[in-house]
Amino acid sequence: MKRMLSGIKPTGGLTLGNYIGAISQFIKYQDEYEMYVFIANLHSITVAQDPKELRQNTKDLIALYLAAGLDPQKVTLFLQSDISAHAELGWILTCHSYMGELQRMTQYKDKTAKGETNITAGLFTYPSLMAADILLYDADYVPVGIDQKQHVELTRNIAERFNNKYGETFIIPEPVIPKVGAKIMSLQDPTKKMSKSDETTKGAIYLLDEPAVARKKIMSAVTDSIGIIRYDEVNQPGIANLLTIHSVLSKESIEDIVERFSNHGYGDLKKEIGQLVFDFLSELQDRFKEIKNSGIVDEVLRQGKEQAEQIAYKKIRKVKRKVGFEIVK
Ligand code: ATP
Ligand code: LTN
Repeated sequence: MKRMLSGIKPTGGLTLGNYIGAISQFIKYQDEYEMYVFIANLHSITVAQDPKELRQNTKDLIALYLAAGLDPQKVTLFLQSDISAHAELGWILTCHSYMGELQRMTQYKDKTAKGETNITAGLFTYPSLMAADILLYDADYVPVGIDQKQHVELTRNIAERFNNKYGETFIIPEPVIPKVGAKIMSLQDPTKKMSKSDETTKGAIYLLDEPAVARKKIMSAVTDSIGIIRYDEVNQPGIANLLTIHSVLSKESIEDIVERFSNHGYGDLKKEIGQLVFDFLSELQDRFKEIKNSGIVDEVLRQGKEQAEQIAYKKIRKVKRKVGFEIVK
């Protein structure tokens, strides 16, 4: 069985973008692949975190994974910091990454371009740690939103470089990007990614938003003055984004939705999407509450740690041997 792996940072409330670009893929593929899903908490501290909030966000993220439909019987669900091999391999791969290639990463470039002053060295070397996450488990596939594609490509380059130098060590992974919903856009500025760390919370639907609040956000989503419902990312990015959200939640094709709404205005479309979002969040949050009250989260993490540890430990030993660290056998 081919292996698939992905992670999400516990940096605040998850958005509908995270669900559509990442989590819904994990669920879709959990029967088909041997799946590893983790909480990227080592990655989360590349920007300052409050320990109390981090702990809360971590627990919420696990409960959300489960509420969304990840089955711990099928998926190994674990905390990145529980497996020390991530940090170890991260360091080794940092020493096999070039400044130039890290400088080209858009996520880093965007943050620096914004003129932020407190950029940590960790934010810069973040992609080498991400490469370690993936290569440690011999993942064949990495399901992510389009914004992470570049990082998976860098991972491939680092893996090939390492294999060429030390002999076959790592599987070369491939990104898996959803056909619809690879980049959900902000509801307030549809030319920008819907992001959980946005300044304005009106642009993002949070999975833990009150369903009625989320509906309002859809109703006040920025569109255009063209007035025709069709899928045109360039000239009507707001409508294209709403159609995408509709299609993912309703499982109706974009063409069918466009046809159904050919004689309608934007308000009608928004109303229907608002209801879809309302229903989706209500159901998700009911399950989320049940899971949080059940105390299952700790047990899932304990089990996940045990399973992930075995694979990661074997691989890091192999890597250490290859680079010449192992003296006493
Ligand atoms: P931030 O917005 O704070 O930078 P993020 O949501 O991009 O964080 P993660 O939480 O680590 O970062 O993202 C987890 C996964 O969700 C990644 O696979 C990412 O590609 C995907 N993702 C994030 N935002 C979107 C979006 N708007 N549309 C589709 N996929 C997304
Ligand atoms: N960089 C990703 C989170 C992440 C990840 C990974 C995704 C960390 N390690 C390994 C897939 C595989 C992000 O910011 N979205």
